[in-house]
Amino acid sequence: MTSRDEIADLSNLWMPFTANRQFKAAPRLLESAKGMYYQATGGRQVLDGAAGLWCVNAGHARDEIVAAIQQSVATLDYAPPFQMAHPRAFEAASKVAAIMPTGLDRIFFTNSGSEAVDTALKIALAYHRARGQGERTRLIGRERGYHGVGFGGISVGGIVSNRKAFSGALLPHVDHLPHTHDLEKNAFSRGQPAYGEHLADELERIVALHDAATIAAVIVEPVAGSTGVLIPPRGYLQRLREICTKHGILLIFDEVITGFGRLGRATASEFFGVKPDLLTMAKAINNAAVPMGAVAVERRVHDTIVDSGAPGAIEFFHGYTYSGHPLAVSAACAALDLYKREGLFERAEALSPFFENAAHALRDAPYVKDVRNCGLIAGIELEARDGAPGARAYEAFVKCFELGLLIRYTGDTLAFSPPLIISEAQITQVFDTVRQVLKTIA
Ligand code: PXG
Ligand code: PLP
Repeated sequence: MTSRDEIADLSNLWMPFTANRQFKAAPRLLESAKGMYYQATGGRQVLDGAAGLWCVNAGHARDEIVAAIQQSVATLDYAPPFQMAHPRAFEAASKVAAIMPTGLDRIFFTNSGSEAVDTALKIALAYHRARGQGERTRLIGRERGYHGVGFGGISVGGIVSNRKAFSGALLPHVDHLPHTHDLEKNAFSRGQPAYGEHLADELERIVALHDAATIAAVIVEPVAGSTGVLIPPRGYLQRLREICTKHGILLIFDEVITGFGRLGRATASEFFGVKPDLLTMAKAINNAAVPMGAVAVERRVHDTIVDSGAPGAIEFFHGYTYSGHPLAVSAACAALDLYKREGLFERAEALSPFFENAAHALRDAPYVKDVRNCGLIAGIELEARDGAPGARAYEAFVKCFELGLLIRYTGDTLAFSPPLIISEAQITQVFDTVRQVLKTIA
């Protein structure tokens, strides 16, 4: 733990998604990182069981990515993306398109997952309008969904705390599917739970209520991460796809966490064998070295918008000053090359059974009421302390950090998503540390 005196002043920085007063009373600071490890202040090694925040899939400070960024900033620090371009942005788009589901090969760049989500929602609306169905404005999300923090994202999102203060200003015409979390039926499932396919049929109920002709898109995380690791029931995503297709509704997969090898494939779409019409990504797209996100768009959707107006007209009134920023896309090119050269997606797939066994070995540890997993993602849900939801998981998170392990927690679920370069010995270390911590907390 760093003492407050060692840091100049903590007061100016308003920290995101952080209990600011609690944190500043006992800060946790990371000073450097390499491979599987952070160094915390004082030189303490911390094993990264979270890939930073689900994003550093190739491990930290990889030489190839560092060099690409250094060269990029020295060559072309910035180029305007509106009515101008630079070669690397096209190269990065081609490299991303090459590993997307077939047909989703039109790539729009953003700076974050939140921006990717809002961009995808706007593309969905623009698409329907361009094909003469401008009354399709309704967006369907899901309870417990996390789609970033833009107004679009929190409107379709289903995390109550992220919506509450802003409830008067959310997008209109939004509805939500029920979430799929059911511990009575599915506790301690390995991989996809058996129960819950029928929950996709709730979309039929929503369609019947509002009429398909008013609905633009459905957005879901194939595996929900931020809300506490919810794995889709078997058959569920397939059912959603069928219902969307039947009613002409676009299906958006938010793959900000699941993209780039997290499930042992380039995308969750590939892993589950279900193809969305749009796919949002961020985080590991460039190993998180520079802020970046993207939307992969089905060619038909892109063409409908881009071919709709006069040839000299801007087709889509949307974009960011930093869309396709040279540093971000250079890092993306290097990261995507690295994933391929080192076979990291395949490595994640090969490690998944060992990871699953290591996680599920904790089913008899104190307070554990569920273990769930998919690819290199695991969630361990703890019994909440009476009257203090989240407090036990927070304490476990802090104790793990003190013992040299970074994990993530939300609510009372501990979340695990290590870099894909993790070794079996390190996986063992992750879950042994958690077991040890659970024995020592109240
Ligand atoms: N969609 C999904 C599915 C995400 O997981 C975002 C959108 C937003 O991305 P940006 O880059 O705008 O943060 C995310 C981000 C957590 C946690 O608690 C997860 C995320 C962000 C913050 C916290 O595990 N994922
Ligand atoms: N606010 C103002 C006043 C701006 O001029 C701009 C961009 O030019 C923005 C917001 C949006 O910034 P960005 O393109 O980085 O999202």
